[in-house]
Amino acid sequence: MTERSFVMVKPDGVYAGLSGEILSRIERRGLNVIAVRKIIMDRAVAEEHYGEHRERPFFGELVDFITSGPVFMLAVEGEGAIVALRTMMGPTNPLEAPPGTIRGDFALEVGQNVIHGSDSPESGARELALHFPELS
Ligand code: DAT
Ligand code: MG
Repeated sequence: MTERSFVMVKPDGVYAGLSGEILSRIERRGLNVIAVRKIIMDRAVAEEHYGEHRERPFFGELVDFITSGPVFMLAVEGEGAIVALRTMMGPTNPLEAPPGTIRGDFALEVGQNVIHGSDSPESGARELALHFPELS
C-alpha cells in the first residue's frame, strides 16, 4: 500500500554532513521524496512532535536536542514506506542497530541517533500535517 512518512535528519546528523547520504539512501531504495525543508524547529512544534513522550524523564533533553540546530525534514511516499524507512533506520538504540542501517552505521547514543521516521501511517499523517501542512 502506498504510504507517507515524515523523516527527519536530526541536528547531529546534519552537523555530521549526513543529510545527502540519507536522502540518497531513501531515493536509491525507490521511495519518492515529495518535499524537503531545512529549518531550526520551534520549541512548541518540537513539543507537539514528541507529544507522546511528554511524561518521559528524557523529554526536556529530547526537545533541547531537536531544537539545538537545523534539521533536514523530508516527506516520503511509497509502497510500505513506513516499514521500509523504519527498517533502513534501525532500532532506536544505535548499539542494537545492525551495520547497514542508518543508526547502525552513523550513531552510538540513543539520545543522538541521527534520524527520525514515523512509526505508523497514523503518526505519518499527524507528523506531516504538523511539519508539511502544505501537503494536506
Ligand atoms: P524512535 O525515534 O526510534 O521512534 P522513540 O519514538 O521511542 O524512538 O523515541 C523518540 C526519541 O527519543 C528517540 O529517537 C531518542 C529519544 N529517546 C528514546 N528513548 C530514550 C531514552 N531511554 N533515553 C534518552 N533518549 C531516548
Ligand atoms: Mg518514535
